[in-house]
Amino acid sequence: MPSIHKQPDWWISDLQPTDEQWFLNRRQFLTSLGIGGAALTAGGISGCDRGAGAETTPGAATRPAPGLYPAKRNQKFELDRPITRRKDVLNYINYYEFDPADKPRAVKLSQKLTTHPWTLKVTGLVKKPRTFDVEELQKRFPLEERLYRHRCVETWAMALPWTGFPLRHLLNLVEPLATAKYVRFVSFMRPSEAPGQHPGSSYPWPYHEGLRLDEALHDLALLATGVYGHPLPKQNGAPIRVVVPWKYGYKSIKAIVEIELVEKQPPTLWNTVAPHEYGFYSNVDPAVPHPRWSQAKEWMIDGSRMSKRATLPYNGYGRLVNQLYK
Ligand SMILES: Nc1nc2c(c(=O)[nH]1)N[C@H]1C(S)=C(S)[C@@H](COP(=O)(O)O)O[C@H]1N2
Ligand SMILES: [Mo]
Repeated sequence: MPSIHKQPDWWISDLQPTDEQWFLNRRQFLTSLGIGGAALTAGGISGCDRGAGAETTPGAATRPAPGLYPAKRNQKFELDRPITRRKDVLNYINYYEFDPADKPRAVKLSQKLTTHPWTLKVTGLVKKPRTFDVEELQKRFPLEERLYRHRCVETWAMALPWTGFPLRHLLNLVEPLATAKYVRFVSFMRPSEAPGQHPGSSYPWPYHEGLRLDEALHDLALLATGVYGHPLPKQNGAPIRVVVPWKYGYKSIKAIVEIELVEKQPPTLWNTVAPHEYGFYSNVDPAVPHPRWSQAKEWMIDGSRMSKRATLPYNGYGRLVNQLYK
């Protein structure tokens, strides 16, 4: 979320290895031999990209219980476009706590965030408030892999395989009270590790976001703990983040430490900083331009190329989420 919007510069680093391309090539190869996609993908994308070893993947941040990754793919969520290369997803990021403008620098600095141990407090208008250890959460709820589109308000877009579990599983466990109408999410506050949170910063840290309770209970709303069949790299929000793919990317808050159920619509960081530019709902909508640029088109992050596509209402998830906004 940009205070200054520049054309993407397609910076690609050699910092991270890519196994995604290799996976796709291997699939094409196997398909040509008549070995079907279903059998191949049943174990998740990384059933095929284990070559370098999960433990040595740069950016891998948590210590998952053995056997959790890769998770089985939920075939319900299909893409209309290729999966973005893993290398691009690990490098083309937004993480304002580390650097608000320089993406490579944010990737680098985010490696300093201590993500183990990590607790997530679920509190507010619930019958059973609780603090969870994030490792424990990953064992409590079955993890699944889902292919989702991702659309940043800056107009870049990706398609990626998240690993996680539906947010509603956690919300149901703590039993929301009838008075709960919204969900507030809060990210970490650690200026000693995150230089963007320095005392003079103009942002109201910690990063905070919100959803209406029925949005948060929707099947598409995911708590992600992994991507590309491995635990989340730090730059992508380790150890646990929200993913709401029908909304602009800033709603998908990274590295959360608290979820609070509340009665009134909670303030959000971007809505506080620039209310005329970033609303609470922020559903992807090609017909509503950002005050400083059009949202009609988007750019798929695609290695050294970029492919321009029409933006889809609700980022292509209209059929699934329409009924939330009747
Ligand atoms: N805590 C936190 N969460 C955040 C952000 C951030 O700066 N800090 N950036 C948001 C924005 S603008 C986007 S587009 C997505 C990017 O997620 P990715 O870097 O994993 O692709 O994270 C969102 N979540
Ligand atoms: Mo974004």
